[in-house]
Amino acid sequence: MMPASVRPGFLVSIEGGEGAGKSTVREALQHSLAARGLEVVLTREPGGTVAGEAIRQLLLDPSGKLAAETELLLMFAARAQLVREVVQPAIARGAAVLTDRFTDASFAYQGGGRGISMGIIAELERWAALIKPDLTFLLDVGVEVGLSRARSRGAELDRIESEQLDFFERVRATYRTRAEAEPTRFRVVDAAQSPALVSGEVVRLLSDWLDARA
Ligand code: Z5A
Repeated sequence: MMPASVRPGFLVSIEGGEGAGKSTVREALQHSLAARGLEVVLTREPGGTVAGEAIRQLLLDPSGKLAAETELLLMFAARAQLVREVVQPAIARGAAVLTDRFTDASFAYQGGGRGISMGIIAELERWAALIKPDLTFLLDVGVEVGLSRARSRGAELDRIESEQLDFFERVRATYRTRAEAEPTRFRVVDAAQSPALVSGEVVRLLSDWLDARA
């Protein structure tokens, strides 16, 4: 993996369970980075490239059937393409890349949720993802609150959203454990607060991080 100290640009990821409010936060962060005069590259996972968006369809299709191993490998197939096609070139030219989810989601959903070995995921991270985010916002909210927000949108549930409560509890617990293990990279934000408070806190934390980096 390329050490963070030699990268001209940087990678910021937004993580959280269902209905944590990633979309609202993404917009606030995007404005805040652009206001600093940075080139901002927005992306999402799985997706962000032509191949990645096709893989996303396959992954989220509510009528699809995928083994846990297939699901994990497809997440990393999309990520391998995204890193090589979008993330690495953007970072090399000094851009700020803002991604809606990255490898922490594989640890949380496929590791915590599905029970796949964390060691296998870590090995895929080294080989296929090549890069860790420089900064990760974990929007943490109770599973039932997040699910009711996500489900109140009225859209059809995708394949992963249709999982049971205990699956999402394991996802949340894994995210929190990872954040505790890497306090320098993670910023955990209480996403049960109002959207304005969550956005305000995230923007302040980003600003502190950028000031420290400068
Ligand atoms: N996945 C995986 O398994 N492994 C991986 O490696 C990766 C992903 C990368 C697609 O992700 C799925 O892929 C996802 C994880 C899995 N699985 N699921 N399920 P996605 O990010 O595209 O989809 P999502 O997580 O389902 O997004 P989401 O439910 O839309 O979450 P969100 O973006 O955080 O929520 P939102 O759209 O910002 O807000 C949801 C609703 O809540 C909306 O009506 C808001 O107005 C409302 N909201 C937001 N914030 C608040 C606050 N603070 N208070 C009250 N209401 C709020």
